[in-house]
Amino acid sequence: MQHAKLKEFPEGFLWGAASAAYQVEGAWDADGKGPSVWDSFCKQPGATFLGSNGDVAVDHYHRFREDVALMAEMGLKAYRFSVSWPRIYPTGRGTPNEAGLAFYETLIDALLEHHIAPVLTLYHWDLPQSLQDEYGGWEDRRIIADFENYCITLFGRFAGKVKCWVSLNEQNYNLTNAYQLGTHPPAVQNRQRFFAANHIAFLANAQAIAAFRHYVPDGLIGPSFAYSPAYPASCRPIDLLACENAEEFTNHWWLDTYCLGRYPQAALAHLRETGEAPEILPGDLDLLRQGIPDFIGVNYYQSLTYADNPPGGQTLQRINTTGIKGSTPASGIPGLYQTAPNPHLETTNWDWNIDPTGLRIGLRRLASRYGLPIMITENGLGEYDRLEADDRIHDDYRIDYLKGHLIACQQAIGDGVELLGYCAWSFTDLLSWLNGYQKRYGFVYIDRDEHDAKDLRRIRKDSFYWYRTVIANHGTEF
Ligand code: BGP
Repeated sequence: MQHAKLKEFPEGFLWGAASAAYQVEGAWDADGKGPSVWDSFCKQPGATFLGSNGDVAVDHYHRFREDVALMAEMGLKAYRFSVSWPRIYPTGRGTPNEAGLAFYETLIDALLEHHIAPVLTLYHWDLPQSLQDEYGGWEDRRIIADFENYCITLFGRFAGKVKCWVSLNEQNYNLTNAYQLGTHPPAVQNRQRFFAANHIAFLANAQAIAAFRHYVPDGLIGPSFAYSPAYPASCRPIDLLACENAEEFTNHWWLDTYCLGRYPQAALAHLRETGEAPEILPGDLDLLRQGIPDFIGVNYYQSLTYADNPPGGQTLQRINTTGIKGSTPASGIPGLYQTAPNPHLETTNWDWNIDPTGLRIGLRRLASRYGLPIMITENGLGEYDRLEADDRIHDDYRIDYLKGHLIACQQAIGDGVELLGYCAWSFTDLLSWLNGYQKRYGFVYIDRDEHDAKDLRRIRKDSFYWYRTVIANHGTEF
């Protein structure tokens, strides 16, 4: 579809940038905060890149005013951040920690003062360690009530100030790493436990959204989903079938459940055959239907290409955490699909495909299938950056990446997609969960590395100035 003229970005479009608590805040045990599963996991030898952790991160907890001032200078219209559950409830439930609530309230007020809309993520992976210890976190239905209670505390406190909320961030990516690959806490490799925990997370997500309707009736809420649209490696029917399998198991499994309140049929039938299907109790499907979101949050980094994978074939593999280009092996589920290289796409140093058209394709697929508005809750380029002697960072590769993806958004808007906003990942550089501080995403460089927190100085990259201009002209020029 060619558009003779691109449509303008809608009025009120949220030009934003994003972060997550564990990746920026630091202050891991300050002011009554309890430990999260990431505080513990990162301390285990070999768990993360060079043992990097978020103890200090980029010290946003103490420097948020400086960061918000930079956002205001940039003209940002929205800032997506997450609340750390153990900062609010140090042991997961009980009496809320007023110091934790006050921190977020001050941050939100500072944003509002600069007319930056807060986009609040309720959960970006930092589960209170106590709940993991007490009942196994997402593997026990008790988490549904505990998560709801935590969310209601935030709804009650911030309903008047925050309109836009994200429920669970990348349940798909986080739990796949946590229960299939063994690369996020609690580092399990068991598909049955994966599907069971994932089902409970769906119920918790739905319960939180059902409560939201009551506490924040004029707000908008949706999960953010790590979305990689699937392509077939060839037009061989078995590759197309593999691609359909991948769509079903890596995308529809989550999106159908969030947006339609039911699991996709072929995948569920397959898991019933293999004995891996989650236990669906009476009332579960009703609850899922009460949790239909207002919008779909899309975290888009790349498309993925799939080929046939016979029984006994390729199994899942850890993702590239080295930054050595070309070192990522194929990954798959025997009998269903395996990833294949896409010779038409460039890749990053971490072997992520660079594919703006994939974003347009994905947005169209979602809009047609679910009929919901969409917000890009993450999109960005993780790369090595070089701080020059004159304190400049010439990240033209990042500008190219973002430009391409914003044009794809505009094309998708022309295709009829209702797009609420675009939050680039990320505002400042931050801790990459498994890749330390060398894989940078920010508009603002942070002077630190894995070995040394240095002075944590904030330095504007070239992309900072570029995005400022894009926002100022409302995307009429890139
Ligand atoms: C998403 C997460 C973010 C962020 C981003 C980049 O999966 O929601 O928290 O980390 O990916 O990933 P990475 O840091 O692995 O490059």
